[in-house]
Amino acid sequence: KKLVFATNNQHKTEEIRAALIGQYEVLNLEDIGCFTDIPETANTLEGNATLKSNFVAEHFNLDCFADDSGLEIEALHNEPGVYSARYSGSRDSLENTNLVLKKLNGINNRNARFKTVISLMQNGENHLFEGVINGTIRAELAGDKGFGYDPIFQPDGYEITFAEMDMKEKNRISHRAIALKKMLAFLTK
Ligand code: ITT
Repeated sequence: KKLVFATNNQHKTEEIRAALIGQYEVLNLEDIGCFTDIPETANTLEGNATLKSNFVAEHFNLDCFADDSGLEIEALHNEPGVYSARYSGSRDSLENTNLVLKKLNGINNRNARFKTVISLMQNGENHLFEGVINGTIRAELAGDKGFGYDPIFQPDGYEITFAEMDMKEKNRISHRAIALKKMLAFLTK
């Protein structure tokens, strides 16, 4: 069985493929020949996930799903949130991560959460699935696995960051994995 995942983010594709191995073959935008930059102009994760899945459904006449994710930091009024990909103005992960560390410098409240919203377009209908994981923001980067803000996010109950976990371990607990499990339950019901 095949599923189209509307993303240009290779790290997301790898995580989703690893999580669905043996169940679904996952095609990304490149695989279906979509090289358009899909506009992400909404100001919510739900809105942007829907824009991405809708674009593929309309232009390629395919059922598909998309993931919009963000890091919400309590002391920063839930920033960067929906603006996570370009928080510093650039898509460079290190610049974005360093900006977060700078803004949290001297702040004791390190509480944060990662959130994923998946939009699944199936037969012209939009189905939304959410995954959240709570954690804290480290004072410094740690680990070189994963992507994005993984080196500064330590999930609750762990002494290591997402970037210090292998993909299998991250996929057991992550925001993305939680949202994906909900979508799978829906698809197999
Ligand atoms: P697509 O829209 O093409 O899927 P994107 O990278 O633009 O890819 P988002 O719009 O969802 O994805 O942006 C979310 C940003 O948040 C992403 O670029 C990362 O920097 C960060 N992010 C998302 N999920 C993450 C994760 O599991 N670990 C660390 N950072 C993550």
